[in-house]
Amino acid sequence: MKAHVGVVGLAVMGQNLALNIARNGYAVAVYNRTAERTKQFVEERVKGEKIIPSFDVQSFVESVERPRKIILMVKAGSPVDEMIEELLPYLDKDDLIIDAGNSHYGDTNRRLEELSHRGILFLGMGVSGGEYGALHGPSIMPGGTLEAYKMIQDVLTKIAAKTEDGPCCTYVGNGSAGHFVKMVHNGIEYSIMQAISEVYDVMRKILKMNSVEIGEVFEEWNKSELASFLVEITYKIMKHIDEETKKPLVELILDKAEQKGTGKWTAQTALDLGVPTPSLNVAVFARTISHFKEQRKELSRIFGEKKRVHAEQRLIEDLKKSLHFSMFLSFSQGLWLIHEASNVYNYNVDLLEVLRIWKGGCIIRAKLLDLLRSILRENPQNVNLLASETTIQFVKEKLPSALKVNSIARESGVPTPVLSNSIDYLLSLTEENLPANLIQAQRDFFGAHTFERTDKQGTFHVEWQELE
Ligand code: NBP
Repeated sequence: MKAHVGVVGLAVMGQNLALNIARNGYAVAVYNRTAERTKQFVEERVKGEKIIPSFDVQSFVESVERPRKIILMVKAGSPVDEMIEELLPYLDKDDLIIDAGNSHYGDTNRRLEELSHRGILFLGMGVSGGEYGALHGPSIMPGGTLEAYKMIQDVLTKIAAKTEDGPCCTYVGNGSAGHFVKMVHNGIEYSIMQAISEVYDVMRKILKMNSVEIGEVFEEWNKSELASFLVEITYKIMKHIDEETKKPLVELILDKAEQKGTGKWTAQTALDLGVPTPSLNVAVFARTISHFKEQRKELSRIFGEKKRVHAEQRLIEDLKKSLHFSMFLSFSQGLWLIHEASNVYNYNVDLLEVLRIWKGGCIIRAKLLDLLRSILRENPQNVNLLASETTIQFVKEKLPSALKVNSIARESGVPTPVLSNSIDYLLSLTEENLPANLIQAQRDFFGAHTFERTDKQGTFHVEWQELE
């Protein structure tokens, strides 16, 4: 028996994806660089599923039916290139390699180009949902040629998460569109995680709530319009008691946030493409700042204790609205970035489809996505979702709370970078006159960079001071 599809890389994601595919009725060939991991996987986790292990690359490739469909689930970066090089001698024309890791979209473009010269089809595919999603149904974002997608479409749509709007998998677009969309998904994820953490910080430092009480609030919120995977895991985390100390475990975790790069790439790309994504960008910096633990400790001692202002418990309702506001604007920024990239790189991404496949399986799944879809459906050109009567109503209802939270947090010395940058993003974009006229004057003053005028056409330069 030959396998319908092959999976390379049997760390958490690869194992679970292989099992998911097999449980959906397909025979799966598996290979991992380190043989021990393959053996362990087969012994401990394979229970009657049609999984065919191999311990060398040639046998692995030969165990997959032609045209071959091989999914790579290895560490992003050079391991993907190394694995492709190892596979190539045994592959035939029109075989398909699918890179399902978190590869940078630039690498995906390069691989697409290189492999097309060698007659091999290639898809760059974002997979979201962590290890649970990989096993039970992730959100899947494949990009490349439609021809390549069609070869694996049946498998992908079967293993993807399902919602009332269909399987959470779609052909995202040309070239590196899949990995680009997955990267921005992660950028939005960083922003929402940070916004939730800021709300938690206000609750514990200003409202003096304990972790279990905070967990109860998040649990209630998860039954409302804020319902989302990230709010759900937050209440579960808050209520998790450490067996050893009997304290909420979250209180014992060191406040240094790690990152693997996709949030940073999103911020870098947004800067390169000139798309404003301030909430997404400061979420990356918040993680960076968290790393300076020793410095923060020392400076907090030097600067002394911050005076927290008193706030009533009803601030909780404002926090809820403030979080909802930031979540909305995080999506607004991310969608705008995808739209711009789609234009620049000819991805041809359908934003409505992206929002649909984010509804299930992935880390940023949220009830809010239905609202976003309805706004975009009204006007598909409204790529940052702001120019809509629904958005105006939403902002009217949430902005006063966001401002109140911002002000109390500021007065109390509690940093809220994402909550406050979301406000500035909205205020800036809804302001006709920004002080950029002064910036242009300054640039012209010291660098003769020229400026345009509001009262006549042309490009101007003025000698702002006499040169000696
Ligand atoms: P890791 O990202 O930790 O990668 C481990 C796998 O890569 C192992 O199978 C390892 O083989 C293999 N590998 C390495 Br490292 N170097 C290799 C090389 N030079 N040649 C061949 N194989 C090599 O695993 P993961 O956490 O399962 O993630 C897999 C991919 O999925 C990554 O790109 C990740 O960013 C992405 N992703 C992860 C998650 C998540 O929740 N973890 C979610 C979404 C996407 P070995 O056993 O021989 O060392």
